[in-house]
Amino acid sequence: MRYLTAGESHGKQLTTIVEGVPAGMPLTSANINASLLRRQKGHGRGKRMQIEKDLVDICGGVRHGYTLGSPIAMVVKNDDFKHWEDIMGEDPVDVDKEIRRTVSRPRPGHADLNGAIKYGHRDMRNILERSSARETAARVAAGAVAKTMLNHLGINIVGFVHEIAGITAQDKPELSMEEKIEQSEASSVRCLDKTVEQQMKDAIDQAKKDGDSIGGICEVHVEGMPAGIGSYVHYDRKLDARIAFAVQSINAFKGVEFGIGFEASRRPGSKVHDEIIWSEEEGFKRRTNNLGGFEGGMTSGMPIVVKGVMKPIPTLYKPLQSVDIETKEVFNASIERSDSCAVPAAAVVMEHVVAFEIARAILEQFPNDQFEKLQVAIDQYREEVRCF
Ligand code: EPS
Repeated sequence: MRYLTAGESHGKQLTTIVEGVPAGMPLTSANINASLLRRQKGHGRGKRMQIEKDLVDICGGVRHGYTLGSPIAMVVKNDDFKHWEDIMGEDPVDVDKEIRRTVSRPRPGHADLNGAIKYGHRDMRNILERSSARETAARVAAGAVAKTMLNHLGINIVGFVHEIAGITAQDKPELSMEEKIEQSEASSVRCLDKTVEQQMKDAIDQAKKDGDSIGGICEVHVEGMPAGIGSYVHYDRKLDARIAFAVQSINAFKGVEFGIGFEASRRPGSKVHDEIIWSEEEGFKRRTNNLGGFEGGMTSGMPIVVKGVMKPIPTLYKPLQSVDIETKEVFNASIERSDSCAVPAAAVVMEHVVAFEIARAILEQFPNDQFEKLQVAIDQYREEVRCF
């Protein structure tokens, strides 16, 4: 299974094509829209989210509520396009129009300058339109297809906020998957620890007042994965590595860790590795889950626990120094609008990119043309694992 996305932030639409989904899987627009709606929420979002109402139009690959096995094409319209038709239209325009909204001033921390150098663009709108995190709506659409598949296979996933601007949520190991889903959904900062929720909101409001932006740490948990998914034999089939790649590829993400993550470097091996236990009913398990559900590039059967670090959004009201690419004059970057914090939304994006990688690994390991055969094969494998 693979996917591609296309579309610019203020262009007509975002397009996603997902290929390799088994035939006969129940899938409706409602599955996708629920995810798209969640991505739009969160304290700290800017004015753009008041303009957009992300809804999917499934244009291929689904009939009467079931996947066909053919590529699934999905479109999300940009409602803001009506304000940008002249600037973002695909047809040639006269010179007067062409220079409108030309961007020659790169924002520090954004893709503007490097992208302009790479493609030889003198108008950096040609970069920022595609490098914008608007594209994550298209990725969530792809991930929602994967998540629907996982849910039908008894694999559940949740994304939430672990930290915003240094304010850290307490871990909540006592919560069930259902409770994590419910409680993160009820929180405007998508956080499970109510005691820090207000502090996080205050930090976001303060950043907004200061014309600044703040980042944080998102966390994703996956339950119901049998052991042995992924591979230890080649680098590019290690599932934790693929998840790390996918998380790192989200706009503004700068790092990934599994389980106790970087803390493992500070502990002796005896305090890191999870002891193996066995019971007749459940088969093999681990006493702890410091390694976050992975050993040797494969799932261990324990919950997958992965964190991703998001830097503060680089589009700032507060000026940072930059240099105009035409005049070479130093200026202080200024902008029209931005999100002061998108960490709650990024947690939803992370949940969906992780879902995609997990679904992809499953489809590589089991029969992948017919969904019912996949379900049977997974059930049988689970039983084999339990009796191993
Ligand atoms: C973004 C800038 C803002 C965000 C946008 C990502 O958009 P605009 O330039 O239109 O104000 O709102 O995020 C989304 C549109 C979205 O759907 O998440 C950026 O530069 O990355």
